[in-house]
Amino acid sequence: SPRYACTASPAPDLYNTPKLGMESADLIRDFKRYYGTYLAQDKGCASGHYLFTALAFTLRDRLFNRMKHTKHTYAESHCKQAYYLSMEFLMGRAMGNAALNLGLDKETEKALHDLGLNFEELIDMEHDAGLGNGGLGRLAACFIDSCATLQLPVTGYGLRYEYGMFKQSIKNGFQIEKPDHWLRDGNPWELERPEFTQRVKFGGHTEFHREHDGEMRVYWVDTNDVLAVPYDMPVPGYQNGTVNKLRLWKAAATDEFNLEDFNSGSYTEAVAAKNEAENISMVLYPNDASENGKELRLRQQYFLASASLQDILDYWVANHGQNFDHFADKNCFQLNDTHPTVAVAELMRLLMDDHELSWEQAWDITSQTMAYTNHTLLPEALERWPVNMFGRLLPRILEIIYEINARFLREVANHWPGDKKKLASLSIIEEGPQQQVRMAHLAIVGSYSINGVAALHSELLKKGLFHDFYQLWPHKFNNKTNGVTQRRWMAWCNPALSELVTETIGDKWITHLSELKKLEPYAHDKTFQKKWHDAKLENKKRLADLVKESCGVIFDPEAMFDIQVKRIHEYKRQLLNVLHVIHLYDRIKRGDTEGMTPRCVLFGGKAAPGYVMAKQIVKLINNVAELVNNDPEIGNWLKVVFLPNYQVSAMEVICPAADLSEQISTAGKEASGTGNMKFMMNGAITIGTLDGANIEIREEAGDDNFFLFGLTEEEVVEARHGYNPRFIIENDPDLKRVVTLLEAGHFNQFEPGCFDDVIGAFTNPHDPWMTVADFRSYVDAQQQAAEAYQDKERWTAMSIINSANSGKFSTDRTMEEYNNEIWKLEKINPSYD
Ligand code: B1H
Repeated sequence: SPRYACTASPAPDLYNTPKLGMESADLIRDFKRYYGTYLAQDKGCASGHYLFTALAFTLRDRLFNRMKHTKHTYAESHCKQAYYLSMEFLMGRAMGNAALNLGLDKETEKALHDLGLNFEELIDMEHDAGLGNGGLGRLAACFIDSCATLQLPVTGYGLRYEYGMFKQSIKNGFQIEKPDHWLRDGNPWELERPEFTQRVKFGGHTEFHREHDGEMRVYWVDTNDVLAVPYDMPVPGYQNGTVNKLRLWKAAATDEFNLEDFNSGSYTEAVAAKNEAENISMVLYPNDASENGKELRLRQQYFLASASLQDILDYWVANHGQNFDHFADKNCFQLNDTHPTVAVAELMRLLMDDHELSWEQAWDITSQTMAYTNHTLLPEALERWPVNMFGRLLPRILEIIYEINARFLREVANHWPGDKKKLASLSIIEEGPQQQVRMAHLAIVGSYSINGVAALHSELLKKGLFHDFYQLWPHKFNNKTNGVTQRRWMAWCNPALSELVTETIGDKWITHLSELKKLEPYAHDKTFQKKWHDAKLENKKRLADLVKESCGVIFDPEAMFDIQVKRIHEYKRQLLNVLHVIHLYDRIKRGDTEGMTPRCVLFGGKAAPGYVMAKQIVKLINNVAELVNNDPEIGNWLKVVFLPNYQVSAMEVICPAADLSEQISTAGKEASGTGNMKFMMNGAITIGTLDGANIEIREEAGDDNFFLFGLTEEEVVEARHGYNPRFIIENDPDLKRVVTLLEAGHFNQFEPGCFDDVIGAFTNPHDPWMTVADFRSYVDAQQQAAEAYQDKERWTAMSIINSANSGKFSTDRTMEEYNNEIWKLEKINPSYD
């Protein structure tokens, strides 16, 4: 593997210490010790892998020391703590972020430089920790970054998947998935903590026994247990001494063999059963915003919930014995969507069966500590588990859910006497040919707070999906608009712009993003505009290099960079973007280039492996790109690429280079979006619908600095009835030509029929995404954007104004709101005196 190959020979001089400042000298001393002694490298040659690892260990020492200190400060202050339970933490790379947050980025770069090494090359050695699908997983990563920076005592709990999000390559235009064995070369950032191993039960049955004291006790027996081994990753705050913890569980088999198998001579079968246990944390399910329904997924969910809650209860008991009187004052759990929601029933079980609390005591604690965040309204993403499967896998948990439901339905009956329909629609158990457990209902009933992730989304939850629950408990519902961390998404990934911003308004924006507002007075300042434009150009060159390397297509940095990167999903309407690209192609071919701006259109994103339509959309983008890029008549007017394997580290190159940010979902479907915020922060201008957080982005940037198009959520609902895409196509000559090209097989001349399903989808009167309905206003908005781009000064001013008004979209703000309104934690400064 090139990773281990000699890349520098003779090796850089690691044996002489250059003259440097204190901090750098320490870094070099540690780096050399790890490299030469711990990793036993000699001077013959140097491989990137060992250099990377030595540097990671050097930084890691500093992180773990602060992490220990932070933990002790929390323990000594007896503060309330919050736990973020999530099936996904899309962390990406850790090295650059660690150096930045430790305040060692400049020192590290200099120290390495003096050793003849290049920091950026080492950074590029790191595999992304792709333990998430998209927005929901990346949000979790941004949240814990902000909590550490705000010095909030928050711990993340998740799974240590052996295989993260698959690696995507493109072959003949089709998406190919390859396993992502991100741990193959070791993970220097994690620390295994076998002493905190937990046991998680599956299967078996329950038995009820009356004890001597007359109390009934429940035993969950004959179970197949799986061990949960924790691995801790440091989560550093920004130059503040705080390092919080992300604890990820790995599944391991117990050493107990099934004695029957063992004695009947099936030794190998008994050992092979280990596999089943260890499979639990083997792979991330790659479905974004659509449910899986697989038994292994439910196992994963319970494994996370049970191991994490046992860990937290152990910590409580170590400090308070079996007295849970103040547990709810000192702990709370934020559920990242319904994925970890089985935690509601699991906490009940642990408190009653293991810690001998009564139902009432256990329920008071559970319902005062659980808080639920909803991330989607799409019906296909709402988790339901067949009661049969649930009962087989988690019999005790199902019993508890039935009891929670029985008590809840009594409350419903009191509120709406005689209303059978309400009982059926609110019940945690859905009736039908196959009974189902509705996880969202369990989450709502068990939580004291329920939030959506952008203003519109939270309103729609109250108005639609959870309307009846809102009638019952209006006080539980609230909004928490998403954000992103500006440390990674600006300070780290956009050094050119960051330096300009800091030399202009100081560096407070790194922890107080609203400071960016101070840039607004410079929006029309010629000198500042020039510097801003130069920074953008530098970033565009960097992206152009990446595009050339991975797609072999030349992007002209002067052209408009028009970018849509996100998971491939019909509701996100990559198709609408392709239709516009085909429209531009058609215009150029007809010689109608008046008022046109040269554009480089970039798509990126993964399709769930089982999502056939999404994969066909990938194929369509690639076929269109192929034709456009190789047509000499098109020349520099238009370039189109599908950048393979979009991931966190790719976005770090992409978002600083974007001019136009495509946020074009059907109104009412994208809960929030967070890519939209990364683009805005880095000075891209949004072309978007009134959906999710786009609405708030437009409010902050101002109507003049946003290209709005499309139906509103209410208009979408209205236009559904009598929607006739064929009629719209017939009456729009531009769209008509686009559809004719597609139907004639212009983009699939050697693959007849290849796009029939795609064409069928958007021309269907039942198309839920209403792509055709928004075509005309989208094309018009695109034309406005193209014209605005030709006025360099105007565009640069718009760019500055967008960035200057992005302060709201920091997760620092989001976390302050969660804390002030849901968690109510005290900030703790781990002082080092
Ligand atoms: C979001 C998901 C999601 N919403 C199921 N729902 C999954 C659902 O593996 N699964 O089963 C995985 C992910 N992801 C996204 O959350 C929304 O679509 C975005 O609009 C939002 O910005 C993001 C963060 O709130």
